[in-house]
Amino acid sequence: MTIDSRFNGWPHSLNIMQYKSHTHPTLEEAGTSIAVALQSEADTSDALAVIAFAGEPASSADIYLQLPSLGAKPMAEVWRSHLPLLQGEYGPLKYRCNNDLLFGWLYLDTGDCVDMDVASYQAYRQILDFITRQGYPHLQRIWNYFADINMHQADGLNRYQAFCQGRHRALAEKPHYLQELPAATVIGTQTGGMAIYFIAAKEPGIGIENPRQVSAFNYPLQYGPQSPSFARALVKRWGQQVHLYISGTASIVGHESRHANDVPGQLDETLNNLGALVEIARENYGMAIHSPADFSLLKVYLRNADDNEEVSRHLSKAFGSLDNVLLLQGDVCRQELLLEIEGVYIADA
Ligand code: 3EB
Repeated sequence: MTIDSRFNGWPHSLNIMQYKSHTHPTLEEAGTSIAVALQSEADTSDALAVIAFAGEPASSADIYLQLPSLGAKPMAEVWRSHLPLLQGEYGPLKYRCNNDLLFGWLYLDTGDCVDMDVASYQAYRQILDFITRQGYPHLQRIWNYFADINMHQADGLNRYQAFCQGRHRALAEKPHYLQELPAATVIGTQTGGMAIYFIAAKEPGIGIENPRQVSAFNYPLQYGPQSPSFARALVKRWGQQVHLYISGTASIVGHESRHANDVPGQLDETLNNLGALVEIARENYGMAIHSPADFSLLKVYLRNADDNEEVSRHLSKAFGSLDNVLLLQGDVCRQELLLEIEGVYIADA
């Protein structure tokens, strides 16, 4: 069905499908109840987004990432909302939204990712323009995946450093952007251009920093001309729910990588960093998060697929079960880092 520009605020009409409700286009029902889980067979009727991984069936996926899944059976990352949803497209951007939040995604082709500064600037400009015009101007959580993250490009920067520059230029066009940095993940793929997906909201969330680490936006110049623009974690209340988004977390203390060439060492340090963030969520924000099993989803990225067995064994021991853990092969942005872990925790407020 086509809804005209009065609803969307676009100069041109958009093709918007409507489902699950006949009360559109107002989306007036508030009180988000979002769920995210790993699922082998996704029922897509109330899906905000289904994310599938390389080597898995992509038929019901909205987002297909070039990251090999290391798990025994194919699992998709599925975000759901029980509220009425709208979906649409704007240029290369696709999205679904309910009254409270917008879940969006876009791809850039390989040819548009030759200079990652240009690519990330353009992608972030499009995202920020879009969410602002759509009425969900506050970026909460963003995932970025692109090829050859550790390779150098023509200007001498590595592609991650170039990405940080373009991202920052786009974000910094907004006043007070440092007070509103999203939680983020940036991971390298073996092939493809860039895939980005994100959650945006009508109201800002609250950023959390890790006392064990220098805030990424304050990293010294040795890591690149532009420090990375993200919050270590973000807390967002949505009426009935509270969400905790933990950014990609690695074996970094202060601003320095620790335990080079030492997978168990990096894993322990990473779990210490996750623990520090969880402690703040518990102590300062009253979240009832006590163990790794409380997370709705933990994503573990391994530079070397060969480390899967050792990491899985170690994590099963630490967590009790791996039911909420997705292991993926992906490259971390610093060459010496062998793994990274991110998490989502969702609870009733
Ligand atoms: C770090 O702590 C590890 O640039 O958005 C993790 C998560 C990392 C997000 C980003 C970078 C980013 O610096 C790398």
